[in-house]
Amino acid sequence: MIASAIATPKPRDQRLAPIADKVLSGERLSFAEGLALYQTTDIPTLMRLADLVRARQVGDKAYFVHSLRLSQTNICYVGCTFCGFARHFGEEGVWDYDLEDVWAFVDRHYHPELTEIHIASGHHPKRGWQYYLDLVSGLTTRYPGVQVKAWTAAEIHHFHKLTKQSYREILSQLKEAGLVAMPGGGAEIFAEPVRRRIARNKVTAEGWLEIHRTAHELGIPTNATMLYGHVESLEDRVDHMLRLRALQDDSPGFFSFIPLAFQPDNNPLARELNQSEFTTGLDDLRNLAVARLLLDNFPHIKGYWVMITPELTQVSLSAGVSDIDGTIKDERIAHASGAVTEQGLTEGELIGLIKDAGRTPVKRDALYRELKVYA
Ligand code: V47
Repeated sequence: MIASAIATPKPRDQRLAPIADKVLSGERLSFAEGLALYQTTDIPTLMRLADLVRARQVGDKAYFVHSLRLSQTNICYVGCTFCGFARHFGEEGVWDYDLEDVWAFVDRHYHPELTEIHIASGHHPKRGWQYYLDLVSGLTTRYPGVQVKAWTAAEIHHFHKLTKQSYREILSQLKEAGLVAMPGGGAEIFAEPVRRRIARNKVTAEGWLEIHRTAHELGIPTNATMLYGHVESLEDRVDHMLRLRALQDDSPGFFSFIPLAFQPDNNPLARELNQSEFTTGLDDLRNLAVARLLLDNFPHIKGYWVMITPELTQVSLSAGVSDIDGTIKDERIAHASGAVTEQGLTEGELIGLIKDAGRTPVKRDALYRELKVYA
């Protein structure tokens, strides 16, 4: 009682008082409560509540991974309007790695501490299925100790169309080849009118969720993202999170939720909206804090420093965030749309950022196993 009285923030926004009570007693929040959290201007209370839940779940630990981002091609014919990364054959700025190019790329960036290779690329219309299997098995055998986290549900859907095999067959073969986890991209916004407007040719919301359900059933853990800061409403954001929460209840397997702040450069959506401004710092923090409170069954909320800057990521460690992704080294998707951050950070920078925030850095692997605690 005393502990909870000390811990209880006195909300300036009275609408938050019953929500704070529910959070403190560990009760699940509703759609309307999620919306109220988005609408409040009482940011200190929102952050404090998210921070309490974060502390309850992970204590003082904040996680990062020594990772490499591999984008083996930017050829993509899906035509998402928010994307500045995709190119067609013959366009300026195209790249398309054969397997030998991939090995050369990884050799160039290899470090003995490297733990995770996260593959993020496009829907290539010509590459055959065997290429992807060889890519995963080649990375796994050439770099022992390195885990491959690859392809978003959007690409799994592309492989399904390419091979006419079921999601289960595709994922089983990738697992057999060495895949250990899947990233959370391609989720964008599930609400149909917005999805139709920004990602018309991509996997549907139902398809995205089914692929992640299947991965979880096969023992492949995954992440989930949400692209915000464009034409979606606050209701769409809450709806998105609640669909993820329901899937995690039904078929657990999500490690982490990552809100992706819209990067407004070199893409048709930014031009259509006449938008050149990045999301505001408060909106970025709000998404992370609301996610921590609504997604009560997700172990981690990730602050993605590439899109919200390392500085704000550090602040987000007090707004519900327990994971700050990793070293990355060669991020290309956000940077193609104007990200102003570095393409990678060093381990030392990530550790310093966490320590300065008063948290204990923990180096993890792709499965969130703890490799080193920097107490
Ligand atoms: O699927 C594309 C998004 C995703 C833009 O699982 C954009 O650990 C903002 O999935 N503005 C790729 N976002 C990145 C991704 C990811 C990132 C970090 C961690 C994890 C993880 C996954 O980036 C795409 C798309 O949803 N995206 N263009 C843009 N202009």
